[in-house]
Amino acid sequence: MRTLILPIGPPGAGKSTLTNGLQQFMTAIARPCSTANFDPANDNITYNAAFDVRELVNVEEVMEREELGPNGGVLWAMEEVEANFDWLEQQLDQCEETIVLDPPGQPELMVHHMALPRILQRLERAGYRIVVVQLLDSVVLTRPSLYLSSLLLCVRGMLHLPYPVVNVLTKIDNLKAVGGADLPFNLDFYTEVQDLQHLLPVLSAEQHSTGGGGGEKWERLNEALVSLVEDFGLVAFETLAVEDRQGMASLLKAIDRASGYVFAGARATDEEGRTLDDEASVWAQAMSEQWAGKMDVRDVQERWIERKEEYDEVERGQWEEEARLAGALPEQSAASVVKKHAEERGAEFVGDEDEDELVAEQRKWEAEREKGGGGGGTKVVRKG
Ligand SMILES: Nc1nc2c(ncn2[C@@H]2O[C@H](COP(=O)(O)OP(=O)(O)OP(=O)(O)O)[C@@H](O)[C@H]2O)c(=O)[nH]1
Ligand SMILES: [Mg+2]
Repeated sequence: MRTLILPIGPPGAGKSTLTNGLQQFMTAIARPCSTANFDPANDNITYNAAFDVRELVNVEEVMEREELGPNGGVLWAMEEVEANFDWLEQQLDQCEETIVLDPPGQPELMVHHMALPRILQRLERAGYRIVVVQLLDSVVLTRPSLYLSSLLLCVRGMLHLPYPVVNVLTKIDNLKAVGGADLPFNLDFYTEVQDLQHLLPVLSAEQHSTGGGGGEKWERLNEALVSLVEDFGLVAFETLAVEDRQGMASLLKAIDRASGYVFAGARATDEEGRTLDDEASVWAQAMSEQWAGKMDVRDVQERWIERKEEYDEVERGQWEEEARLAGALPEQSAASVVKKHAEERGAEFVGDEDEDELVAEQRKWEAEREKGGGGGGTKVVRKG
């Protein structure tokens, strides 16, 4: 059975970048994978596309012929794809077992236009296992109202495309630069979406300060929206910095788990060692404690917000070491690079100059944690 991964999300959320990142990552782990451009307006394909929807329909031609604007042109083009479903099936037939389709960013496609849901329905009937990866730029965390409206957008997307979904906050590496260090809550508050009532006071404060609402009616509306999202418990987020290998591995695991790919092929056994049937096998493995699925969001907070500069420096050292090993830099140990950077900053270098710098850093943070001074996740959702 083939798996179809469909990243969706507003323009600029990172769909094409993720498509490229997934291709690179799967190629690196020798997993057969195809990527394809499904955006009739995309004229800058950075990945190695197995096929390009513009071979069938090109948005510029549609706009000229049908006298439509760019949005109308894309919607029209998707209907053209639906009308030529056989063409799409033939293209997909030639792809590998895992396929990433890079679609356009027009929100209409994910909210009310029916061409994409109908295409996916037909693909599902044809035997494709579909998983939707719903992307949101993590900048939405920096304004409570933007975060709340993004949650509603996620719910809307899930209703329109009723397939297993993985919601993802993208560009997490950029969050600190756009105000991520001053958020009123830790990252797990935003990713787990479980204590949304805490958002109400900051939402209200924002609305008062911008003059965009306020008053009893608004507060009641906010409460109703927050309850709607929270009570159904449908939304939670993974995080992603596309260049971070660990984050990419964690996301691919989440996608595999949602699609069922991770369970296909392998068969669990019962206590006597008898092979379980498919359904029981899937269930047994889903419940298996050995299945390591997710990167801890507290580590993400530490990596990308609280200790971003330190980690960046360690990574730089690591890359230099890799380059050195590849013969690109003069002989120099990686740890000595880290030591040099630490000295330049007037910071203490903890570790052995010959020791791997990641091990040294790990040792340092573990020591701090034991002393109770480590960064990372606090249990309290509200800071300060
Ligand atoms: N820092 C950072 N930038 C990213 C990341 N992912 C995407 N970007 C940048 O975000 C911008 C938009 O990314 P795209 O992948 O083109 O977004 P898209 O969703 O395909 O956009 P449309 O096709 O226009 O709908 C590009 O400049 C990317 O380099 C990330 O993880 N980190
Ligand atoms: Mg794109």
